[in-house]
Amino acid sequence: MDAFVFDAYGTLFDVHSVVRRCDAFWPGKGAALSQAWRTKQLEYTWLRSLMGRYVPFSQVTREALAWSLAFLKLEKNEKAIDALMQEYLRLDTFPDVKETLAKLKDKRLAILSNGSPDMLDPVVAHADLRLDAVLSVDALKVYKPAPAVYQLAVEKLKVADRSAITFVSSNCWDAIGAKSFGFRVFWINRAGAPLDRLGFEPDGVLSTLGDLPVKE
Ligand code: LAC
Repeated sequence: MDAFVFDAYGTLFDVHSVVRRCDAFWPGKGAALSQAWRTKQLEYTWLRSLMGRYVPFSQVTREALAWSLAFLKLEKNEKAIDALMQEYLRLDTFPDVKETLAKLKDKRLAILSNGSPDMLDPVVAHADLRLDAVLSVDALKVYKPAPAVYQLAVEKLKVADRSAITFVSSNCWDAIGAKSFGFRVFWINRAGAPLDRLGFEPDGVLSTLGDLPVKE
């Protein structure tokens, strides 16, 4: 049976739901901190993959937060860092997630994420999402968009070939990485961002998960 495979952070879970908590620790700085944190978190995944120096996403995320505090000249406070790392285990799901997964109930549904199991398992449980598989790059020790990561989904979901997977991500670079690998891909472009110029285009660009085609 065909499968729908979702990216986690930014696609199902709103990483910027940490803004409230950031603001509580550093008033007025929540949005800037959350933005710097997410940007640096992604950069570290790409850099560590190129360096051949994988560490789990939980460590990448903590180190990206420490960098972002230094960048914004905010006091480094271990208690606040611990509290914000806890926030990642209960991120908000986007409002269109539950309904979309319910509409796709006849398909096999999975997550394929950079998240390490110590982060993914709690956030999936907290959101009470019913999925057939939660796949982490941690099994391979390299981050997206390495082709080996998308191949992991083909193997774990035991589909006939890569074209049997529809991949859904709101991260444009991830959508393009998946398209380059050979999946059918939808980019959820909630923010109306321009397409990254990386030589491939997704099969569809949607403004919400609710627009995913379900009857195919
Ligand atoms: C993930 C990152 C890319 O969930 O958001 O894999």
